[in-house]
Amino acid sequence: MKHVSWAWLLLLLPLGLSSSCDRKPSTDTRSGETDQAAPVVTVKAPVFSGDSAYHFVDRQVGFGPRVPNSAGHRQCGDYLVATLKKYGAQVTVQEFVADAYNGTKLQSRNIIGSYLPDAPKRILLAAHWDTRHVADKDSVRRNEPILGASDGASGVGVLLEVARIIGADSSRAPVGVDIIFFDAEDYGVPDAERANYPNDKEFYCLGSQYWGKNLHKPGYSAYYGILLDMVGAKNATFFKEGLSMQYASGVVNKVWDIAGFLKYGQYFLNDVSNQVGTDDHVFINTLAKIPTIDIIDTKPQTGFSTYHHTHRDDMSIIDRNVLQAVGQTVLQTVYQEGAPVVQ
Ligand code: AHN
Ligand code: ZN
Repeated sequence: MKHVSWAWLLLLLPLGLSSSCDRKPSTDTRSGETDQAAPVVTVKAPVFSGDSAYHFVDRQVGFGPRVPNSAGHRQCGDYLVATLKKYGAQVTVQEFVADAYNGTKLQSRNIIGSYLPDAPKRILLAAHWDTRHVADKDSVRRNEPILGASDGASGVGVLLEVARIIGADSSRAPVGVDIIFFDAEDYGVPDAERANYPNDKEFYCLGSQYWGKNLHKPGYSAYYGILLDMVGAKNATFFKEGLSMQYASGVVNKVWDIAGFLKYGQYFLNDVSNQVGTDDHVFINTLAKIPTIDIIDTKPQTGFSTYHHTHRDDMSIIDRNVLQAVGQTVLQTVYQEGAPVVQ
């Protein structure tokens, strides 16, 4: 079974919506381009389960905060390794010690699950699995670590569900998938201390920075990458993020077109947002040179959502429908990359 639905194709061709994607990101960032011939959706992907993804988020949050050097962090890391193995991935664990802004040595692990490790065409899917050590945007318990249900667990939960699905689908098309769970993303300088650190942004994303300089496989590359960050909260809004547009506008437009086709336009908005200050996709782009986008919940004017880096980021804000929208969009995108090229 090749998952190619020619009936769908014929139905879709007249729409003529598409965005091309190759290793050279397009410089044309207009949305709503309609002058290309290829259809948005060309194959039938399996159904993504928002309920199952929710369960994976809940399991992670059940370990408590996943701050490097804590018991919850160790236990959650072990759970992620075991779960990727259970779903048939070839797992590589990259252990490293990261230097935090305050001199703390962070015992860290990037966890990589690969499917079809020898397939030349590969898609990289990433999320960070650690959670923030402080709640610096809260008004209470600011020095305590957060649960990070959306900021941390949501992206990983979606990707564990992707792993479950593709691990069970022996007939899927031959595109390789590497799921990377980055560690030590969120140990950045607390807001109140930033004045003391001129280069404060460098202290976020320590796991992706390590990986970019020490690829888990020598010479590793991928066709493109998709980073998920804060993809679980109710009323999430995903704008076309500025740095993603700069590095990989073709990928952004492809993914947003697919989301729109799947009727997830209430979450995937067609406007370009300001760029996030930094995130793991920056280092995938600049160090590994893989065009990579960030699907990240942001709000116009205010930037991040109100739960960001507060104790409100717990299971009560997680919405299965948002996990579903992101997961189905990512799964459809991956399945299409394995499909035969349509002329
Ligand atoms: C900054 O906070 C500078 N960048 C966003 C990276 C991040 C933190 N994503 C989730 N938490
Ligand atoms: Zn964060």
